[in-house]
Amino acid sequence: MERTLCIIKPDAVRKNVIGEIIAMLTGGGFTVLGLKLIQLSGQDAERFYEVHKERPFYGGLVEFMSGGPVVVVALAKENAVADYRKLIGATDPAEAEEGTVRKRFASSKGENAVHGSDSVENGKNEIAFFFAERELVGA
Ligand code: FUP
Repeated sequence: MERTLCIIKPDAVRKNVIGEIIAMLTGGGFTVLGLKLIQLSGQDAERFYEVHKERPFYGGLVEFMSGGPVVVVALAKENAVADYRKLIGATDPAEAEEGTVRKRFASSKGENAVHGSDSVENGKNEIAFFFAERELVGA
């Protein structure tokens, strides 16, 4: 089974749509291996988004992601990374397809409701960033 990481971002937690998003994930055939509500420190967010360090939006992204609680969800499914990205839709909600998580819940390209891993390798690494292996069930 392939793994991928979902983060329900602070904007979606604030909108009280944690349940709706998790229902979309399980309805889409994903198995939840691990789940927790946490608040990232600025340093956590800086480390998690380190690949974007040189991008102009990095500072705002770190501030946003550490500005309120998030829900991290470790997911498994065959073809998890690609199927999850299909389910969440494009980074910019204006470009996201109808029925996707971001079309339904994202406000903008920056405050876009959920994070998604962009490769199988990153899916594994991002889950390991938030979860010890013994915190994952059914794997
Ligand atoms: P995605 O993989 O769809 O989450 O998108 P990216 O990896 O391209 O971007 C990671 C995060 O950076 C996005 F979720 C939000 C933020 N971002 C911006 O704030 N502005 C941009 O122009 C691009 C990305």
